[in-house]
Amino acid sequence: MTTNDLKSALSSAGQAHLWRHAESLPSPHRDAFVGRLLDLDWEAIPDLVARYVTSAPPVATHAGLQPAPYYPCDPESPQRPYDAARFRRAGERLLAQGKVAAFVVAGGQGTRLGFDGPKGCFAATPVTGKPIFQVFAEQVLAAQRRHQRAVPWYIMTSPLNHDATVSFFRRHNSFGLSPADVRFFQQGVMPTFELGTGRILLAAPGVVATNPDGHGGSLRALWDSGAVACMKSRGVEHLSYFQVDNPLVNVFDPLFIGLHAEAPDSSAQMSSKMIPKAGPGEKVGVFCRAPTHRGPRTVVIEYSDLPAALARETNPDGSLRFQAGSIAVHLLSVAFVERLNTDPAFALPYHRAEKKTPCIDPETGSAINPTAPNSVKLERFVFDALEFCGSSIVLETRREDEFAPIKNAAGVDSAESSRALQSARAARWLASAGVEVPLKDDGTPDCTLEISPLTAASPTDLRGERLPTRIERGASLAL
Ligand code: UD2
Repeated sequence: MTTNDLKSALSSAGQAHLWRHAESLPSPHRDAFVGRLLDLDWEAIPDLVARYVTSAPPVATHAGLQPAPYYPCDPESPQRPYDAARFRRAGERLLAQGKVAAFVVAGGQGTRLGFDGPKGCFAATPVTGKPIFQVFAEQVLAAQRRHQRAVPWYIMTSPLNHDATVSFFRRHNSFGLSPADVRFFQQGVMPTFELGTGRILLAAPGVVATNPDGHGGSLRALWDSGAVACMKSRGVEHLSYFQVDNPLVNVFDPLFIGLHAEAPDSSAQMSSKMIPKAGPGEKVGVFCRAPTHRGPRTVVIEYSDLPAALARETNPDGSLRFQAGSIAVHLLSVAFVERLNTDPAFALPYHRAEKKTPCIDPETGSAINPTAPNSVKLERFVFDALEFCGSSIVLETRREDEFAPIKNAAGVDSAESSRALQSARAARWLASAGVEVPLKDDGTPDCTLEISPLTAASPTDLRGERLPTRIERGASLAL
């Protein structure tokens, strides 16, 4: 597109203010700004604005929605018995062959936590205050030691936090990992639109306001960055996908990996973990079986999109009918990611969120600090790729073992609640290894405990460790 084409493209896309703004800039800044505008997809933007910004897409009716089937935690449950030992062995085999890599999405803005920096740098553990990234790094290191081979870890950042993330790893010597095994890449961004008008906002003179394009942008970024090519050259076949906010995530779970790869009803393309929801209002997406134009599919309906009446429906035993809450843990095959990027039929939908975005007035240049939402951000969600799988399995896991997210500054899903859950899990693991752990009346540990993934990735790893016979009330102990 030439500069002249750009002028008319902006005008017909309802974005003429950007051209006027360009003309008001001194020439070197103008050229740079015009260059950045030329990078935007002016064929797609008018349609996106019409579909998602100036009007909200119609609310889905969710007719015919059913709860998704899942493999229960207990393999002997009459609900769906399965040979857990066989699938665990299959998962161990794939891990030992170096076919599984770790993949964390860490490009989000983390605004709710109010922490000034990438969320992975946040001090998360209850005794030593290790940053979340270190907890994951220790899981990768433990897997390397266990399987006696390099295990790569892919980390998706965004332009908001890429440099800060990379320099954090550099300052900490990649937490003992070889830099060759830690690969960073950035996700894409979307322009941020003005609420109501759909005009693209300006963050500063000559700077378009943008936002990361959602964790669904990871699927494109894995491809565009060359990460998929890197995985193929290293023999990696599956990615263990997780979010940066959950220090209890079990990155290398042999049972989950084995079910994903070999369960008869799995296409081994994309699989998921779930926990029973704590209540109808818990802010997690729900796994459902939905009729789609590709046929019936396992999908995630985000909590904000699940009609309240459905969220409250119960089974005869009182449990929630739509209870399979997503903890945003998936396995993705590298072949599936490749197909999504090479098949023209692949396009994840966008989701709109109304947000407060500081910006400048494009005509006067004066700063605007909104007190109410003034913008629409468009994001893609990774779980929308489930619809593109032929079939997909869901494995139930125990909340108390694998889910302690840090999202909010206080209260539910905060650093404080996460540390308590981490300590409680360590207490259970130690008690199962025969250590006497003091408990309060409510059953929570009367001490603060932390177990490094390098010490134990599961309770069985504690066998053979030198452990205290008992822990004093009020003690703090890191193993
Ligand atoms: C997510 C899920 C929710 C549930 C919950 C479990 C969505 C929309 N909702 O809620 O259903 O599973 O997690 O904890 O996913 N991220 C990026 N780039 C982006 C945006 C986000 O890397 O552009 C990362 C972010 O760094 C974090 C993760 O994605 O690791 C989750 O993002 P979130 O905070 O937007 O999702 P949340 O907590 O609302």
